[in-house]
Formats: sequence, structure tokens, C-alpha cells
Amino acid sequence: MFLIDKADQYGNGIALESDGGVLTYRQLLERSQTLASDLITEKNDLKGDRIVSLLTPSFDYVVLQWAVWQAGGIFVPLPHQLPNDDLRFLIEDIEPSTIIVEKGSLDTVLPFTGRDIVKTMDDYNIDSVKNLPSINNDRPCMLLYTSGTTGKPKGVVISHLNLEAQIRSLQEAWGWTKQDKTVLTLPLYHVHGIVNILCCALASGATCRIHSRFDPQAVWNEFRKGDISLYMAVPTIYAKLMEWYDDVDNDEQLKLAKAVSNLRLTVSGSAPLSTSLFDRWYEITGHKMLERYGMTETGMILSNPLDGERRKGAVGQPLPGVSVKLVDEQRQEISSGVPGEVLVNGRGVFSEYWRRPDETGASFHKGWFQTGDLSVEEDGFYRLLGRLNQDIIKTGGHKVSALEIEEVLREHPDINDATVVSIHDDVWGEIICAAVIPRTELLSDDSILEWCEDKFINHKRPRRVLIMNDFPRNNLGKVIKSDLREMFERPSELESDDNT
Ligand code: MCA
Ligand code: AMP
Repeated sequence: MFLIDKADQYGNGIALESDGGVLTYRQLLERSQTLASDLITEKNDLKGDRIVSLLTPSFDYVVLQWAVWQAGGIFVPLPHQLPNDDLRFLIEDIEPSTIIVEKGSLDTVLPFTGRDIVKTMDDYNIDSVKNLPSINNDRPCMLLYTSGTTGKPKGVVISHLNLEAQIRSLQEAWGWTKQDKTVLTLPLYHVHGIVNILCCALASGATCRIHSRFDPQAVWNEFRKGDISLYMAVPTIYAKLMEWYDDVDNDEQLKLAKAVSNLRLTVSGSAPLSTSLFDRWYEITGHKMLERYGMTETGMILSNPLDGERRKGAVGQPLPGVSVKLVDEQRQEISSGVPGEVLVNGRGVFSEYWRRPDETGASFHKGWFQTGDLSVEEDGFYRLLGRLNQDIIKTGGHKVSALEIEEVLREHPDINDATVVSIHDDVWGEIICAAVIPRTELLSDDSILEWCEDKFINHKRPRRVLIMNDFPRNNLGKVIKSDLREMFERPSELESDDNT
């Protein structure tokens, strides 16, 4: 196993840091090996059993991840604050053998599963290491859930080989070394936080400082300490960092700007980086943000270069080990300057959606994964133009399915029908908006928004609601989402339409 073998070489180097202390590579290995021994108990190998983690980013999270891998299991990280219905759906889909929760959170999962499979890290206490199984590279190591075009999320199966290829590609492209130190402020249930930040740091002998959640002031404080060399985040986070910066006095601004200018690299991805954010970051820090593009199913695909021109509004060139082509609707490769769908091939690309052979089959064309993203290549630089499917929303860097939100809204006893669209927002990228047809005149925007608080995880929650007699429709009765989007974009129209 690539990461674990590498860690052996880094011995007393510091792997992880947090406010609670440090963990060396040796300690990380020892702790994860003893936990792996406990996880396999009387078996010799977990043989692909799914171990769900509901842990927040922490040393325990990483120890568990490495333990599951060494025990031959599949690590399934989920957000710890999932609403009940989402958690129930996922647990049924995953069929885990064990679910690890934070101390004090046992009650969150118990309604959906047997007590015997829910554990906290304190339940493990073996202090000797057994013989751990030898794991073939083509075995799955992770299941990451991503919103699909058809509604419910689906699990992306990532093998050890995929993970290794994704890490090696980024190590080479972005020049990771053991002198690097990064600060992780993203959740650890997405590729961005797990692979690009945590795994790349640990595969390189670098140090990853872990924050359990993003807090702009805490990030600026890290930059001020002067030992962070690279930082990666989604555009929303950079927008929030700059909002914080704008609110402090001139003296403080000078210090913050100087602190960031000492970093060797700042990277943005997971959602489009607007040219205004790119310019403002450059103005403040002197850094041309390196923008890159990727997907849960593929890892990183395209990236602006570490050395050489970083083009504003573009996502650069194919990363090492990744092949990219743009195709038209007939799946014919197209030439430079013509927009087409991005297709990807390479050792980092996943092989299947968990227990969804039809969706897996439909997502590949002759071995190439079809991303659903549109792009154009202009003198060697790829620029993204949007998505083929308008029902996929990216908000705060999270991918969300409009159809999934619509289905939940239709469960509201006073809602007859619901349609979900998104509108542009400078901070969140896109904001989720819901139009609903009520069953009763008593239904109000506020009551819907309040109902949504329990039904959706924060990033899936509609932020604007419009109550309507009917949606704009074409001759066939199909909802015209672009018209609805315009209504949300123009609040004055929104008020005049809110007439039920
Ligand atoms: C939260 N709020 C929102 C949203 N989320 N408002 C509008 N739209 C949203 N999406 C509101 C909350 O209700 C709250 O409002 C206030 O904002 C702060 O909420 P909080 O949860 O505290 O926000 P946060 O902690 O600041 O979170 C923002 C965040 C987070 C840090 C940007 O969303 C995040 O970590 N995003 C990154 C996701 C990620 O890792 N994506 C990578 C996917 P009030 O104050 O009124 O209560 S992997 C991927 O895409 C591929 C592989 C790739 O290319 O990387
Ligand atoms: P996810 O399924 O959460 O992995 O999200 C992957 C999607 O995020 C891609 O298909 C793109 O639509 C989007 N994405 C990732 N990086 C970028 C970027 N730099 N610019 C625009 N969109 C991006």
C-alpha cells in the first residue's frame, strides 16, 4: 500500500498537527496498525467490509482510515451532521459492518442499525499488532458518495491503485516535498480534502495541520505563523477569507498579505474560480491562484502549471497520467477551439458506482469516463463552459442534485409540487432556490425554510423559496427552469409572483 509503505520512511517526521498536539509518521503507523488488528478480530482480512466513519477531521479520522486500509476494508467517510433520512438511505446502501461515531453521538445512528455495529474509537484497545493481510492494489479502498443526476447519491468505488495514481499525479504536478506544510480546512468526505490535501501531504512526508472546520480567522492565523507552504480550498473559502481581510484595519491587512505572500502555492478548485476572486487574491497576496479541475470519479483532471503561465478563467492542461479528450454529441473527438464534453481516461479513474452497474455502464464510453462537463481548448489551455445537466448544482464546492431536493420538498404535507434551480452568488458560487406549488393557502416561505432546516444538510438546504400557482411551462407542460431561474434572479418579479 503506497501511503503506508511511504510512511515507514518518514519515521519521526511530523505527519499531523492540530491544536491538541502532533503525531509523527511512526506514531500514525503504530496506532493504525494496532487498530487494524482490532478491526480484523478473528478474521485475517476485512475482505472489503465497509467501515463507515462519521468522525470530524482529526487524528482519529486518519488513524481509522489507515487502519481500515491495512485491515483490507473499504473506508466510507460521511458527513457527521446528516439528517436522518439521508443517513438511513446511505446505511442501507452501504451495508456497513461497522460505523464509527464521535463519543456522545451513538444516538444519531442507532435508529437505523443494530447497536453491535456502532462503535467509538474508545471501544478499541488492543495494544499488540497482529499479522495484517497483504492487500492487492486493485482492491477497493474507499467509497465516496456523490450526488447523481438521477436523484439519490451514489457511491464511487476507489481502488488502492486509483488512489495511488491520483496522489502521484499531484505530487509530480505541484511539487510536494517533505518540507511542505499545509493546513486542512475542508471536510474529509470529499476527494479535495482527502486526496489533494491529506493523502498528498502524507505520501510526501509533509505535515498536514488539521482544523476540524473552516474558520477564516483561524486560517489567517495559520498563515501569520509563517510555516504553512501551501493551501488548497474551494472558491467560497477564498471569498470568505477575503471578506475577513476586508474587515480588518490597514495595519493588519499588511501583515496578513505579507504572511500569504510567503506561501509557495495557493490552489483553488471544486467549483469555478471567478476572475474577480482570482484578481483580488493576486492584488492582496501577489499569488496567481492555481486553478485546477477534477471529479470524485476521476480525481484531478486538468490543472494550471506550477511553473509557467497560470491563465485566469482556465483550468490548464491534463495532469500527469491523465488523458483528456473533448467530444461532440456523436462522441467524435473535436478540434481545438470547439466546445465539447470532457472525457477522461487514466489509472486514477474509478471503475464502478457501488452496486449500480447500469449507471456505471452509462457513464463510460469505450473506456472513457464521461464527465458531463463542457469545455473548450484554446492554445493549449482548457476552459470550462458549464455542465450538460442543469440539475447539478455546485454550492460552496459541494455537488448537489436539484432532483434530490425536489423529492424531499414533495414530502412536505402542504406542498403539491416543487422545482429546484440555482442562481449565481459571488460567495457560494450558486445558491439553491425552490419554487413550490402549495396545497394550502396557509403555507409561507418562512415555514418552508424552517421545515428545510431538519430535512437537509446545510449545503443542500434551499435558501430562497417562491410560492407559485404554477411553474412556467412549455407547450408540453415541462417546467422551463431557465425562466424560473430568471424569476429568482430578479427579486422584484419574485415579489409580484408571490401571489398565492
Ligand atoms: C452554508 N450556508 C450556506 C451554504 N452553506 N448558505 C448558502 N449556500 C450554502 N451552500 C450558510 C449557513 O446556513 C450559515 O448561515 C452560514 O452559511 C455558515 O454556515 P457554515 O456551515 O458554518 O458554513 P461554513 O462552515 O463556513 O461552510 C462553508 C464551507 C463549506 C467551508 C465553504 O461549505 C465547505 O467546506 N465546502 C467545501 C466542500 C468540498 O470540500 N468540496 C469538494 C468536493 P447562518 O449564519 O445564517 O446560520 S470534491 C470535488 O468537488 C472534486 C473532486 C474537486 O474538483 O475537488
Ligand atoms: P464532485 O462530483 O463533487 O466531485 O464535483 C465535480 C464537479 O465539480 C465537476 O464535474 C465540475 O463540474 C466541478 N468542478 C470541479 N473543479 C472545477 C473548477 N475548477 N471549475 C469549475 N468546475 C469545477
